[in-house]
Amino acid sequence: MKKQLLATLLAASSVGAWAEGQVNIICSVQAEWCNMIGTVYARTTGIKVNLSLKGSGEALAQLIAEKENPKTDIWFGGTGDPHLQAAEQGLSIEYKSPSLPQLHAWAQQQAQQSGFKTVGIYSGPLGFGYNTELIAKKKLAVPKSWADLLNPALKGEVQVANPASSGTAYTMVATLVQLMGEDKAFDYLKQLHKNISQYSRSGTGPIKAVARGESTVSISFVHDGPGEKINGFPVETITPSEGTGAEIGSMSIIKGARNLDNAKKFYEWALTPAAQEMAAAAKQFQLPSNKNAKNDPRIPDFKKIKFINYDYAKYGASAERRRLIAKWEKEVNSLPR
Ligand code: S7P
Repeated sequence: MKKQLLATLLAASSVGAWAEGQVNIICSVQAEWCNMIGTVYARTTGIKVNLSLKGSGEALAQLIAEKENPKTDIWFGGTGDPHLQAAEQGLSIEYKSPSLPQLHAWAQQQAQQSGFKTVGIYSGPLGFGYNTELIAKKKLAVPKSWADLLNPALKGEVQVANPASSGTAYTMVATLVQLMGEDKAFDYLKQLHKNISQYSRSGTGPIKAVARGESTVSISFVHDGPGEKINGFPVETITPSEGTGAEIGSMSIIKGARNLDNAKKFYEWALTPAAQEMAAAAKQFQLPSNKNAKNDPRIPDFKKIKFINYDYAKYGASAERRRLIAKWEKEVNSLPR
């Protein structure tokens, strides 16, 4: 992290009483943001921060594996569906922050429907990323709709993550089921399979592949595009004309946390406008959940996007998530390409 930027962020964050001890965080946003919050929080509070970086699907798998002997105090970020699943499985604890009224309705709703075992910290729409140079070189049309992604000319040109390991890809499956109905959505996914070059493990992999010129198109959260562009890569994003879903990036305190007080302190800090504005400083452009946080102009304009009415409670339920992923493995991933 650049020294001057770090100094500004340290000055901007409120310095509380000097505390001791540590907090173990699974961080499911991108590395730059994780490292920034870890550094700023540790330097402003004196609490040692141990960060473990994992995508949302992998984070949930780890929390299930360490349920009897938790090594994690708090899970920061990642798609909301696995956080709801963690709540349902008794992996996280109820905690009502006094800051809840400062949050957007969608973030409060995420808290309410989990019995206050998770909370929304950001939101972002699902869409497509594409490499502008490759698309021009290969004389391909920019895909503007889910239907466009089935164009045979895109065979081997599209990357998306595997829904079994990625919350982003699960959001895609759940979005399509809600948009088209389950039968049509699975027919669609089977057709799409022919155009997929690779199902990556993590949800952020495909847009990075697009940025590096290893894939022409990705199915990704569109807020991951501007950061690649700032880093000099020829990446643009678009949301599908038929409609799309959005994630409610979430945060949960883990049941059996060994550093519970520090987990709660971090939780409160992470809901403040100053902490949430650090996302944009780390080139991450999700919409912050605190209504008082300043919104960077590069955050996707939600008013211009056609959204489905995503049913977070239904698609965040363990049984539904497991059923759809198993069906995708059996009926889609097993097919030849
Ligand atoms: O920070 C980018 C982002 O897309 O990554 C998060 C998430 O960990 C992705 O997890 P998967 O690898 O399981 O898909 C998103 O919440 C976030 O917006």
